Amino acid sequence: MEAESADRTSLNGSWQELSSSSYSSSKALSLKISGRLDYGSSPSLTWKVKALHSGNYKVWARIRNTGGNSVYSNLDGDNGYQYFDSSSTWGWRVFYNRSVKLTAGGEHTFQIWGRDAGVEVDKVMLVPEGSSYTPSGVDG
Ligand SMILES: [Ca+2]
Repeated sequence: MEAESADRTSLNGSWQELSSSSYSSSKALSLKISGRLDYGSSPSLTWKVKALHSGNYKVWARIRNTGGNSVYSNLDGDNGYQYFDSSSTWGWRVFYNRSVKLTAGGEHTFQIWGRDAGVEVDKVMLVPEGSSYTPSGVDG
C-alpha cells in the first residue's frame, strides 16, 4: 500500500507529498506537525484492506525519521499502537509488538496516525505471521 495512495486527513498538521525516483511509485509522505501529538489528534492515513487468508499479519513500513521517530497504527478503530523507528535512513521496519488480525474476504480499515514531526512514510505492507518474507528494496 503506497503511503501516497491513502486517504489523508489534516488534523493539527498535514502529510506533505515528496517526489523522488528513489521512492516506491516515486512518491512518499512527510509528516508536518509540531512536535509530538497524541493518538487521534494528528493527521492520519487510511487504506481499505481485503485479505485472501484469515490470520494475523505483521505490519511493515518503508519509513525513516528526520526528527521524531514514530507513528501510531490501528485496525478497524482499535487502540493506537506506537511504532518506534531509530533510523534516519530509508528502510523496511516491522512494527514493534504489533500484528493485525484480518478475516478473509472482509473489508478492513487500516490506519497510520502521525505521532512525531518529520516521520516519512513511503509504503506499508501487511505480511502473514509465520511467513519468512521480509520486504526489501524500494518496492518491498
Ligand atoms: Ca510510495
